[in-house]
Amino acid sequence: MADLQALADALIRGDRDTVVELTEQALTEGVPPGDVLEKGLIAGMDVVGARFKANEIYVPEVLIAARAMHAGMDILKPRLAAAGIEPVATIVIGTVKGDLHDIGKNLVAMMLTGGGFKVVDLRTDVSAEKFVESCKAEDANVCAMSALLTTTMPQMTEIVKALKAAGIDIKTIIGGAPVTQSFADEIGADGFAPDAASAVDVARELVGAA
Ligand code: B1M
Repeated sequence: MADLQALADALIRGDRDTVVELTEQALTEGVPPGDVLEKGLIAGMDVVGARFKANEIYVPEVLIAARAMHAGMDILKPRLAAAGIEPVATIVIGTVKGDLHDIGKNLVAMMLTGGGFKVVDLRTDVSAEKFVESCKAEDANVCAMSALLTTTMPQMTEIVKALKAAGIDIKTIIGGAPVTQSFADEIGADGFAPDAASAVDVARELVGAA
């Protein structure tokens, strides 16, 4: 029977093969993809983050765990996406300039895809100019930005300003570990979400699809 704690434990160990095997097994047994994500992969990554912070593990272990997480996410992605029929709206997402953290952003992108949005992922280290250019080209409804470093949060201010200056009719959502609702209010972002699941709710509210 599917054991999501064993999946989380395998991710913590960075055991990619077992993560793949247990993710596939859980889906085959009918465990909802959202549960596999939240109770397996995200639960494991939370422990990795806490141990890294406490200096119990170091960058190489974190990278190996991140690789295992990506392997599990590759399997989950189409299953989450399968829930959507017509795209609710188009969202351009990326991690802001100077910032290479992409695990949380990828989770948000996956959950949004699973929530029925068309997601255009600009990946990491994305400049304000690139956000503006892509939002225009995709005729996007929402621009979603992720930052994990306090030093890259000011990039979000620049992107919100640049989108306004370009006269694009678009909503903005920000998130990432150091980001708060009060920072969103301060920079004039339309929405803030503390986690991947609530990013979907916020995006739906912003495009009137709640
Ligand atoms: Co980095 N790192 N890191 N790191 N790293 C943190 C963020 C840090 C808190 C660790 C620490 O010191 N305790 C710290 C930041 C301190 C700060 O500024 N406040 C830090 C640092 C300092 C650095 C470097 C500067 C280290 C160095 O080189 N000296 C460096 C910076 C590189 C760069 O970006 N230019 C660096 C590098 C790295 C690795 C490459 C080793 C690796 C990244 C691998 C990758 O992403 N591909 C890494 C990792 C893995 C971490 C930690 C351990 C884990 C981050 C993570 O993936 N968490 C992190 C410590 C921690 O968080 N405890 C740390 C799991 C992920 C699921 O959570 O990304 O928060 P998170 O996403 C959540 C929510 O925040 C939210 O939803 C997600 C899921 O629910 N969310 C959104 C995220 N984006 C959203 C957008 C939304 C809405 C919600 O709307 C659009």
